[in-house]
Amino acid sequence: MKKILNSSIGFLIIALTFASCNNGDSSKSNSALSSNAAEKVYVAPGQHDEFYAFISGGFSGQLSVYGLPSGRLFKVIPVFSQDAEKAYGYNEETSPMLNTSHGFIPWDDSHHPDISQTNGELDGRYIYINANNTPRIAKIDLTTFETTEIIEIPNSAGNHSSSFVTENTEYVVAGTRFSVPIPQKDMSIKDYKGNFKGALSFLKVNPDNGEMSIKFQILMPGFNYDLSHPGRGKSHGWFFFTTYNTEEANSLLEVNASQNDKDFIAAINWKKIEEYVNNGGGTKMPTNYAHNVYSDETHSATSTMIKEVLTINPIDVPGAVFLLPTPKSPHGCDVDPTGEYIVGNGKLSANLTVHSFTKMQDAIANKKFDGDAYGIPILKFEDVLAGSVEQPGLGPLHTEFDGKGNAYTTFFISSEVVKWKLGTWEVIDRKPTYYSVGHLMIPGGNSAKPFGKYVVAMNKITKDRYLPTGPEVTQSAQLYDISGDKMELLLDFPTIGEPHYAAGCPASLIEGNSKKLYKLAENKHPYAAKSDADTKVVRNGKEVHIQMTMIRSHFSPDNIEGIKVGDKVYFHVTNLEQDYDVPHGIAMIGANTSELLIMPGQTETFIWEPKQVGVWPFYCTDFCSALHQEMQGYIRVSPA
Ligand code: CUK
Ligand code: CUA
Repeated sequence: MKKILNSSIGFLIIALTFASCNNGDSSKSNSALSSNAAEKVYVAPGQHDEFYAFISGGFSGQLSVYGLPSGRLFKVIPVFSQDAEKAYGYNEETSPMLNTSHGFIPWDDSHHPDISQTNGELDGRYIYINANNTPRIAKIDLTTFETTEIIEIPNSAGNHSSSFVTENTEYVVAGTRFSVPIPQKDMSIKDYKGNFKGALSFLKVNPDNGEMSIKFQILMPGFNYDLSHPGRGKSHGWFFFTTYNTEEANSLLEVNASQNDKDFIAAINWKKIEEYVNNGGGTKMPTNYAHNVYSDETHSATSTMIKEVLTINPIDVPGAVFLLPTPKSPHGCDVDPTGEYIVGNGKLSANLTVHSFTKMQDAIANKKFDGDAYGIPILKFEDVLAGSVEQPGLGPLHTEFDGKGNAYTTFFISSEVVKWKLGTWEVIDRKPTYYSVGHLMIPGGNSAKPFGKYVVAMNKITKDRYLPTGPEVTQSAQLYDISGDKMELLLDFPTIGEPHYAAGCPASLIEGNSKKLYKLAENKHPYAAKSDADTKVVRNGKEVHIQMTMIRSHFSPDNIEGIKVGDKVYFHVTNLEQDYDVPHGIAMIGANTSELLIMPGQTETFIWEPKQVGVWPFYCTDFCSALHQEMQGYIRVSPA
């Protein structure tokens, strides 16, 4: 029998078509623009921006660093994808960072950066960010702006409801998107329902160095888990996850997956589960995942395979997991700065549902349940509802907060940001985005202390907003001033890859701690040459190790003989400089890796396998002094 499209999906499709007809109408684009917008985003030459914005790169796999309000790009931090510019994932030192149980995976899809917190406030120490495709979480050290750890998440698939931190960075949380057989096995896809499970992983953070280790994984029913946010303040100790496809359909053609009038927000009392685990609870499951750690001391990464993970069956911990009915495929799951309100952004819903943490606790205390799903109690919608924002827009995705009692929600289909009031649920203002906004970010907007001066909207489509660049045009961000009652559009700026979430913070939190230099004396790289006297060429069978130095403006040694076709030549190159901002590069003709870009005090390694006899030049790739073009050398390659 033919299934009938349910009405809200029909509405959605019509609305989508309608929205895309409107896209490209630039005549209305200036209506939102503030009259003194230029003044408000102008950061004079030589002046610094007020905020850092760390914008995820989506399918670029990286994380970009921008200044606000200028929208200037400062750096692309390589995280999950190789980066030829910095040799990340090419040189011997950083390649182990991209090791996984599936082997070396030099690409991913990065979505949600989150800055570490202390007492619910941003502390500016680390950023955690997820890779969706081959489930991983990375840590970026905000003193060096480098990726210093990547941990793979076993039993996860899609790793999308990640990587958000609890109020004291006790945990980084990584939730699966897809449910899968756990452990993986060969089985009929049609037997999904009741057999697949969704792993929600809690990664304990070492407070001294920010390092992660998987403490436990909760094996939840076979829903899709979309996004998550921690409780804070009164709800500290809880974590909230949106779900969709609670029908457990194995094919998500719309008609299958959106039959249920409501999906759930899963509320998890992680403190309770932590206690259970600390008392010996849980089941150890054999598995295989990589934990890669980069050390500043040796300037290199090591990859370790871990063979076991602790799994939790939620029904073994009574009182720890509950389901809050939430209309129509909620996407974002956002908790306000006080920890009282949990906003479920139902993509196909005509309104925005806000749950109350206080009401949820009352309902739990009074055991007012409305059945269960696989033994997990379902609360009654009316019992947990704080209120709803009516007719706010079409296709709500994500919400952030300004710390002044207001919330800002993005609407993908109607392409706008809507400001509304917590508690009264009234819409205060709305401004169009160009076009089809996904996430938005207020610096600190998902913490207990937002800095509610700007909101950045990250858009999926730009169409005519920029000069055309062939079939692919840039994605972009838009900056709005939210210091007054009404939002004011100030600026468009292009982004690297597809921005999903972003994290922002006042520059003052980070800039004073930004490292200027690696001390040469502290370099513990096994092949470091700390002066010209340490340089050497050592042959070991067909392997040749060259320990080389670089300083303005020469390499030492710069003439190398005795290399043969078929050798495997390791260049270990140390930058002897001890001044801020003087990297050198090195590139070798025909090298199958990339150049190296070496910071003062560091050593890096690449491999060259010469295939032809001759005398081959190498040179410095980074313009370092007036004699940069003199920074060169030769290698003589003789027959095997
Ligand atoms: S998702 Cu991209 S717009 Cu990955 Cu947070 Cu909602
Ligand atoms: Cu060193 Cu150019």
